[in-house]
Amino acid sequence: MIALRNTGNIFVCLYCAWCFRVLCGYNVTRPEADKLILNGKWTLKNSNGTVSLTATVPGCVHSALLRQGMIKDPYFRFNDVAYKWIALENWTYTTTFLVPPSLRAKQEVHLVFEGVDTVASITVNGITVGKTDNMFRRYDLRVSEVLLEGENVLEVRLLSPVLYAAGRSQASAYRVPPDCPPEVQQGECHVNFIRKAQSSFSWDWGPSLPTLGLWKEVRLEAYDVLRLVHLSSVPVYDASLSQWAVEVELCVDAVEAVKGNVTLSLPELGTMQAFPAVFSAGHTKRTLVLHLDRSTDVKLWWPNGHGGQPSYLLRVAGLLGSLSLRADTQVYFRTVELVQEPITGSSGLSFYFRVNRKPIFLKGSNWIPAHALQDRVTPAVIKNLLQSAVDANMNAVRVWGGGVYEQDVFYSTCDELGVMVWQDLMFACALYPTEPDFIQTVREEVLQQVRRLKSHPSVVVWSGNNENEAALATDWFGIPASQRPRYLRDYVSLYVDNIRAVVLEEDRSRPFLVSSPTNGAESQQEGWVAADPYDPRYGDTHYYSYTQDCWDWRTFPRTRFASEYGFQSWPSFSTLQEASVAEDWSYRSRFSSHRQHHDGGNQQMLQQAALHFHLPNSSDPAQNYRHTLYLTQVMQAQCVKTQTEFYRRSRSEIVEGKGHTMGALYWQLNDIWQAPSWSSIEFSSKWKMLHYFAQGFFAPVVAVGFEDEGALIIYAVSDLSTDLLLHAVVSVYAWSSQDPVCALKSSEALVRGGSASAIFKQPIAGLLAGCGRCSRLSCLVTFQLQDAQGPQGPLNHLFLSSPKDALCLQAPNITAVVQQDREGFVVTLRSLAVAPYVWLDVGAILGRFSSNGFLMVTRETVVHFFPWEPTSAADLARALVITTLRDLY
Ligand code: BMA
Repeated sequence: MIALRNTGNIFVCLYCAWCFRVLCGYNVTRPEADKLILNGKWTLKNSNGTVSLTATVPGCVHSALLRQGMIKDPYFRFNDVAYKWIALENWTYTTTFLVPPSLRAKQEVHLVFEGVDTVASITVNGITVGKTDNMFRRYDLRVSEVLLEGENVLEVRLLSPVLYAAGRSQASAYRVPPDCPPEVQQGECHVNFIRKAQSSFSWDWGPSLPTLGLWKEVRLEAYDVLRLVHLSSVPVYDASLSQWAVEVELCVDAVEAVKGNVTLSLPELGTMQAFPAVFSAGHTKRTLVLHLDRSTDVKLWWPNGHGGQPSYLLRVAGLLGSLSLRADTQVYFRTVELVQEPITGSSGLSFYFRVNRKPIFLKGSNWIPAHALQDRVTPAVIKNLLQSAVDANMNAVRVWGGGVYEQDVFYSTCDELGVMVWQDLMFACALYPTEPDFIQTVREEVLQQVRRLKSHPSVVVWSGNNENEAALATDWFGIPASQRPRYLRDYVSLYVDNIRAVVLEEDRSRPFLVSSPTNGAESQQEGWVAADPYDPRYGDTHYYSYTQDCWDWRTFPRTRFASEYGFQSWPSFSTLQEASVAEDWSYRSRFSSHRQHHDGGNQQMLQQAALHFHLPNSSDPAQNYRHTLYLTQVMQAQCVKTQTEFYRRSRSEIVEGKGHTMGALYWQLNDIWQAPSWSSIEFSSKWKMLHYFAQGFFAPVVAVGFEDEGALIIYAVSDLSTDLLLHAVVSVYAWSSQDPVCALKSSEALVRGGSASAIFKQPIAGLLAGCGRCSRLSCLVTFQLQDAQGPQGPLNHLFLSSPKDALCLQAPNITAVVQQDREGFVVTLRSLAVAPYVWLDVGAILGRFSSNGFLMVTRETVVHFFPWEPTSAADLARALVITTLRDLY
């Protein structure tokens, strides 16, 4: 709650949605006269007036045209290309509004745009009051002099983002590459010249739909004495004193200098302190530090899997001149450090996060915009995706730098769920201009975003850009050697001299990295652009290889921190169906090529799959198509599992100078539309097989099995805080039988909390010979960790040969019975044979299974279905399609 009250009984309640609403969940009571929300129905016209319609604000031109029936769904089939004209036009939003005398009479009246997408000039009653050039900024324009009592006309003239970017690039004194995206993306050029979601001009997983619009709230704010523009609270811990303090920042606009006092209190912790406060005329920033007693028992915020996420009410109360001020916010206490220090046995530096002094392995994935039209990204969509991340045992997401700084609800949900956020700043895969106006708008953008987000405990690191250090270091854009110094200078100017400076000025409570991937401290040593930003001995890495065999863990770099890696797959049929028609439903259709924005992607998926699986060969084309979609998901799930397990088991060891891996964030969590991509969740929010696999490979305790020099090795990996006394139970199964051929038990080992170590090792030849009746082709192994209490962590397995070579893999003829129970639905499966990659699909019925894509070695298995919308056992039974690997050939 935030309110400024005139003690003379007239309410002059001020409102700052930007900083308060979501950060803190305040209740605001204020008379409407001082805040006039201008959202709602506006008129929208193209430049020559041939298209005219009603448009909803917040929103964008595409959404308005769609809502008025003037275009069809831009995601349907090839419509993204058909609607390219929209972003080549200039568009004007107009609204007429009445200003009551009480508001007009205020000393100061401001027109506030929470978000303008992107380049616009704004007039009130025909007088220009401001210009915008940055989608990520809030614009606050003084309109006191131009506002009329009664009717006013507000106009926002938006320029075509595509033409603007082209114009800026043309006007640039030198080339700032890349010029255009690869042809396969069917995108627009020069997106680096406009401060707008970089993926909006197309990406290798997304369409080109450069939006234009007023994508966030528009309102008038009026005041006589002062207004509070921003409030944030950042807890800091003084280790030398063992004492917490909360830094509370107030930004105030005052008409005249005003004096008073502000009291900060944490009622639940019995802490209160009063501060004299002076705000001079104009804009003032004040930081007040509330010190907690050393004896105060502060409950800490922890990442998911490491503890709870408690918060405390922080009350801000004050008397400023004749105004009383009150604001309530939530504070979460935690510390975060990024540790980069020498490691014994390695020539590099460590790279790991320590939260509340505890080293934490970051498990998660990368977040991209959840829709090309941002007004379609509802809180429900965001919450569902983040809950899905947590349900797959993730504790972190990286908000990738080619999208948007997410909505407040994204970060508050991460706070509540214990999801750590690696927050990129919005620059990706390009070099950027450094003209003064560009730098200026970026500085303001970064300042505003850091202020908005710094109260969130979930944000654990700021990171300047995505892959731009690597782009320079490994010369993605063919820059002539003679010109390299200029681009290096520009890089340092933008990310170090400006962005880093602004971030550090605003927030020193968490680490700042200039890029990802980066060598971190080593990159800094090398002048901010390392010779090899992918060096696994330093910082984080991104790693992709589609041609090498992903089942071979030796192909992966043993990195300190894997912030990107992944493989593509296709979404399921029900998701694609929303965007296609029957003639599109084949792997080689025009539609299938159109949706694939990564050069050679469709081919690569099949090639990778063919290394270990038979490709579908049904004579029924529809069946073949569905089976191919399924197989790409099998391939992706298996590849990312192998790679992630390699990273998790590498956390405690140094091998040839490499290792101590402390992060695995695969590329990518979610999708922007219905298309092939690296995501583990489809656009429809349905989990792909990979997401189900993530539940297992990100489990707090897990057995990781792999083969090295002919031996089966099993690691026990634990993210727990406590030690465990574990043994591994290893069972050998023949593909032809649901009864294990033999079972073994390792000796007991002490597995320390937060460690990975080998618990079982045996030559495979010996193991199989000892078992009898087994060869690599006819048998597979399953394994699980156990202690005196029983199983610890999920059952895992390793195939000893490619399934395409498996002997006696039989048709399992799985049957299912669906029943309702208190929590949802129960599906009882019966199988006649060992069945790999058992996949349950209920089409468009939204929800998730408790597990899916699993290896079924038992005759009976029970799986739960948790619906996200009303459904029935009969509907589920009708929709349920079960696929296993054996069905493909
Ligand atoms: C990385 C990302 C994205 C991209 C992904 C897959 O480079 O940063 O730019 O979508 O790989 O190619």
